[in-house]
Amino acid sequence: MKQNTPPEELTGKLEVDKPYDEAAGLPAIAASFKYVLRGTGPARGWKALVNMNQKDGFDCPSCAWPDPDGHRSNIAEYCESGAKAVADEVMTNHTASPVLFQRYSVDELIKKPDLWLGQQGRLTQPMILKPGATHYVPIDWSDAFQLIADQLHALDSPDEAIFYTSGRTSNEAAFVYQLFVRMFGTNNMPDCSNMCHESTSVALADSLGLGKASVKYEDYEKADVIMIMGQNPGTNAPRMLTPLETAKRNGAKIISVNPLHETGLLKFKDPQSPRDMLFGGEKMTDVFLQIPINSDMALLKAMCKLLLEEEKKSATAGQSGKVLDQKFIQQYTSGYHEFVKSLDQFELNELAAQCGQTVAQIQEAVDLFKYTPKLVICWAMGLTQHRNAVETINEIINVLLLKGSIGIEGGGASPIRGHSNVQGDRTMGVWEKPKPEFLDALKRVFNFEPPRKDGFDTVKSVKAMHEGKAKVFFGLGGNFAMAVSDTNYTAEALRKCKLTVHVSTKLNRSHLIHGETALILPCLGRTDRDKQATGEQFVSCESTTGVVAQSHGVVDPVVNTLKSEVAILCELAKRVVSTVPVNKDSTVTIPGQDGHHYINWDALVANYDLIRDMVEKVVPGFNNYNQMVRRPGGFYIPNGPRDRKFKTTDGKAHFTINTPTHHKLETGELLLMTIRSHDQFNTTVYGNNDRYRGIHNERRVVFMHPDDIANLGLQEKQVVDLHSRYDGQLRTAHRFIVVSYDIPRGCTAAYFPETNVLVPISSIAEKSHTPISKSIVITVTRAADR
Ligand SMILES: Nc1nc2c(c(=O)[nH]1)N[C@H]1C(S)=C(S)[C@@H](COP(=O)(O)OP(=O)(O)OC[C@H]3O[C@@H](n4cnc5c(=O)[nH]c(N)nc54)[C@H](O)[C@@H]3O)O[C@H]1N2
Ligand SMILES: Nc1nc2c(c(=O)[nH]1)N[C@H]1C(S)=C(S)[C@@H](COP(=O)(O)OP(=O)(O)OC[C@H]3O[C@@H](n4cnc5c(=O)[nH]c(N)nc54)[C@H](O)[C@@H]3O)O[C@H]1N2
Ligand SMILES: [Mo]
Repeated sequence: MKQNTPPEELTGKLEVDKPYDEAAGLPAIAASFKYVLRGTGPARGWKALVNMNQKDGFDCPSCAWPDPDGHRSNIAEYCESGAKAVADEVMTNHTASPVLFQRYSVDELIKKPDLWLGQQGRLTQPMILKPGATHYVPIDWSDAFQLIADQLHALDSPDEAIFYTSGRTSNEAAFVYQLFVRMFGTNNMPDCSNMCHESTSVALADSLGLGKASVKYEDYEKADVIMIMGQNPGTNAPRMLTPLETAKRNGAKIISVNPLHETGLLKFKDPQSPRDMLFGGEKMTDVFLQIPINSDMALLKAMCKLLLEEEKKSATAGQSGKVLDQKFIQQYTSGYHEFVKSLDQFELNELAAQCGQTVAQIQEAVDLFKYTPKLVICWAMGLTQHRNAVETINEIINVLLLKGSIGIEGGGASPIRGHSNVQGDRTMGVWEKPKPEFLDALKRVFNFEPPRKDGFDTVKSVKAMHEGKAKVFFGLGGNFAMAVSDTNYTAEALRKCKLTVHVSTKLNRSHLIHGETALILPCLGRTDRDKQATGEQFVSCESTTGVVAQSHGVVDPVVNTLKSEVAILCELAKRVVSTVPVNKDSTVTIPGQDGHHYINWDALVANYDLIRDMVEKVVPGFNNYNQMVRRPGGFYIPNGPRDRKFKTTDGKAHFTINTPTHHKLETGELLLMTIRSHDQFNTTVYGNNDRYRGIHNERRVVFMHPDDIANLGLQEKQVVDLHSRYDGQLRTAHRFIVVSYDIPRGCTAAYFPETNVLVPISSIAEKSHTPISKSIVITVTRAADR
């Protein structure tokens, strides 16, 4: 088998010290400085940094956390994670130019670690790997577009092509992309959501009628209780710590539910607050429930049972409705009685035991919110990447419905999205299962017949490529080969393609795991100025709370050969769908000699306002898009649940009945969660440290409980192999160093993407098809000496 994964060598320099008990503060500023100065000219790096999340600046590419309502932050918000992402993008001291590709063959590049690949800097030229060739060589932009168009036209059916999106793509690019792909004739538009918050979107659409957060930014500051489940904000959404700190100062209590004592959940020192820097920061968590992996549903059920008991007590005292919002339940929900009845099947003690808590510990958490509806529940990957993820998230909604916490100030459901525009991409129609209303709107505005059949999600795409049903893979951003589960299977699938194309800012492993022909198309990033025929353009993004705001690049692109994503997609569309007629007034059109009208794709590239005009006609909630997006701070798009309007089958919010599932582990088996270190953005590795967890100079570590280490006859710092056995197949991730850690017995953690080799392609969440990246059954054995 060809090499697919990063080399399995250890650095030999691992140092382990005590995990931090405090997030941010001076070390975070120091770390940000280091990154910005390392990779960029100082002036260029600072220019980018001070313009991040500013009114005339760009939307931070690092996460989907919103700006405070109504304005963008007055001074650049220091967030180490954002600083690293920006430095990574604007770095100039290296470029991955044709010289690099001339120097190294693909076989040589694939032997380099991911950290090294990223350090080569920005891609500069379109590159092609021809059939049988050993090296990528430069290709003209127009030849590259023609080659893709020819290959797409040669397919037997449009469904043989797959068009992937990663969540950094702007609204403007996303809209043009899905329009082009649907005019071409397929809904094969998998995106990173499929591996991320798909379980959230499915659960919320089912229970509340909209797959998005019901909270606004201000709700965090107004909440009485915030429960943070399966999320590591100190590393992955550091700007969230600011409103959490404000909430705490306003008297809010925080409950953390996590197998790990993550640093950001312990204490936060805001580097922008002189008070914090002088006197120490805010203690974050009031009640910490350190539960075993994937036992959240049992905990939530136990909470529901306790709430019902409390309500009974209040009712006996003549205060019915003090705990449960009976009016809300009656007026706005359905399924309440069935839900209450279903809880009888479960023993409180058993539920508590399943989630590794005493009833008293759960009661302590419930006591914090039993008399207030101002409860916000946040969650991220710790909840979405399990077999029963959708059901678990529905159980969160059960708690919020009992309390009447939906559609009130200071309360609600708050999934914390990952990529900075992953939510916006879906709003723009990047989806393999578009709603009929969306397709009807496309048809109404443009008058072409969009495909109606569901397309492939990420896992189905991999299988289709493997089975030869899909032959062209086009990736708009991202690193498909490393992000998707079952690395070797996914790699085989990509290698079977006729053509793989990546629109990218930086070199990554997906460029090296290629089809018969492969193309790399280098594009502008979020920080880059985007100059087109009518002048400088901006794009827009949607945050996790549904605010759409503009994003302007601020630095000159590292070379002038890069194209914007919009330009790349329009150039391609021009060559692929130029024969599809549209309504004359749908957008700027060109009359054909046949009397029909065709989209003037060049005009769209010249002026992105024209793209926003199309969006306005198709996507509800974008009226006056061009004016609204120019308002400082942007605008909220409509959100039914926030107004207690539920677009479900019966117009009510749904209580759902979900059954907790156990992981029955055999002797020697452990559950593995694949998580992010403090020094990575998904598959982009910035360094080998995970400072908050006390890990230095090594990524190939596995966190284990000291008793599990002893029971398995292992020792701390021993080198081990990790194995998973699913569908009769043994998968192994070689050479990880055992680190003794405060983690529940039977649970382990290690970093993704190195551990994606262990996640079987067919093990997915039941209703959302998200790979089960947080609950893989593994065994651990001593590694053979090398
Ligand atoms: N710096 C940085 N920022 C990022 C990213 C990045 O890689 N780096 N990635 C972005 C993206 S795309 C995303 S989706 C988000 C991801 O943000 P997170 O969801 O915070 O990312 P993970 O590292 O996967 O962390 C999962 C957390 O859930 C916990 N957990 C795991 N399993 C369970 C469980 O069964 N129950 C509970 N209660 N907890 C569990 C883990 O201990 C960990 O704290 O971050 C975004 N922001
Ligand atoms: N085992 C395991 N697997 C997981 C996860 C996990 O927790 N565990 N998490 C999953 C999650 S939550 C996600 S979101 C996916 C992430 O999956 P992806 O979104 O596919 O991966 P990223 O690592 O974010 O993509 C990084 C690449 O995007 C390109 N890029 C960066 N900025 C831009 C830009 O502005 N434009 C373009 N065109 N390209 C750009 C760069 O070339 C860079 O190498 O991974 C998933 N996979
Ligand atoms: Mo994500």
